[in-house]
Amino acid sequence: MRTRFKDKRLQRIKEKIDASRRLDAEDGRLLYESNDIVGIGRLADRVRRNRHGKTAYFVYNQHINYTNICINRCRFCAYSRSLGEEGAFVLSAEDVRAALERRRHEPITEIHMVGGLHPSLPFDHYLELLDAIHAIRPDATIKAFTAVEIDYLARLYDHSLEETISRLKTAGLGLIPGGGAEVMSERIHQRLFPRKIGKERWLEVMAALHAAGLKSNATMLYGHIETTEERVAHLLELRQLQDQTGGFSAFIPLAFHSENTELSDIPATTAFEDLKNVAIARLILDNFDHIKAYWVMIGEKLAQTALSFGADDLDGTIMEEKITHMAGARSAKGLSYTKMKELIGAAGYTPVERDAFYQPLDNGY
Ligand code: V47
Ligand code: SF4
Repeated sequence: MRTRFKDKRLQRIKEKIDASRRLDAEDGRLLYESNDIVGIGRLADRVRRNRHGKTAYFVYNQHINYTNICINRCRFCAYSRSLGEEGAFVLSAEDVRAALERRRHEPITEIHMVGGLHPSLPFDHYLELLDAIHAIRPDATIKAFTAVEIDYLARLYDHSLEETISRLKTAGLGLIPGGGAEVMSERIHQRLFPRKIGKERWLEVMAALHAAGLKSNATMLYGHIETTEERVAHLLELRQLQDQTGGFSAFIPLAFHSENTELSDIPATTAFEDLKNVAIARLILDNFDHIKAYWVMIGEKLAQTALSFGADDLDGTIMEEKITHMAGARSAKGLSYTKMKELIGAAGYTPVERDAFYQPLDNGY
């Protein structure tokens, strides 16, 4: 049966997708400007079903934030503090060990650890953090340090990127989270995160990580001052690097939360925008296997709905999320294994617990 769209322009996009032709910047702009959310969702769902059928993934994970001290102080960040400021913290390897011990009875398979750019922690501190995790959770994958942190460690300790990556990998680093590129636009870089690395370096670090055999994720922070064109350009940059390296695993659209930031006058994103960002990512990023609906940022109900708009993954159980909650997120700080399965099942999908590399698990839990 011929699909009828409320926005007739989507028919042209459907024909391109059916003919396995790639969407371009103009298609991306049209999708973002269209308000036919059901039509966009149907397109994304077709692509999603072809790749993943009725499967929807989740992971049993734990978040660790090893410090909130950060020299960058991005304008959209509610989490960071300066050295000596009230509320600033640094976790020692012993603290990390204790945090992991507290959840030792749970079958956690991925540890997600990121932090700010601390001015003076010795390089060994980072290795000790990895060691501590490995000692308590030898079978878990350590997903840690964004491209921003890895660039920083290389520069601060005057090691090459390759050497820095190799030392972290030897110490147990298994996968790289997607943060740090924000929106790859020099205009936004200058206005919102001028001290953080820009597009070229972020892509260079990602390419080096992929060359070293490490997989990574990618993200886009949306819902602040970015334009439609800037969103589309960001997605096309990611698609281009993925064509070259094949090293990206999942893409995660991150909905901006403005509370307690310098941009607190910016309203929260709408459900409409959140779903569109998931669906359009699925359509443009034709070489990414996984699109994650990050329930922490869009709420569990919308993340569940996003499974019908192109997402195939809900991230994980998490339990102690800080970065978004400090910026006003009202979602839970964690979800139980049972709740994860219920959310997915009630949406008509088959819940599949995965490891950090999307290998299905059957741990009988
Ligand atoms: O890079 C910072 C974002 C990112 C805010 O790879 C904010 O599996 C919203 O990258 N409102 C870090 N977002 C988080 C991240 C991530 C999260 C979950 C899974 C994965 C993965 C990666 O958080 C930062 C920045 O883009 N961020 N402040 C804020 N106020
Ligand atoms: Fe630092 Fe990351 Fe926050 Fe920017 S977003 S201030 S780099 S912790």
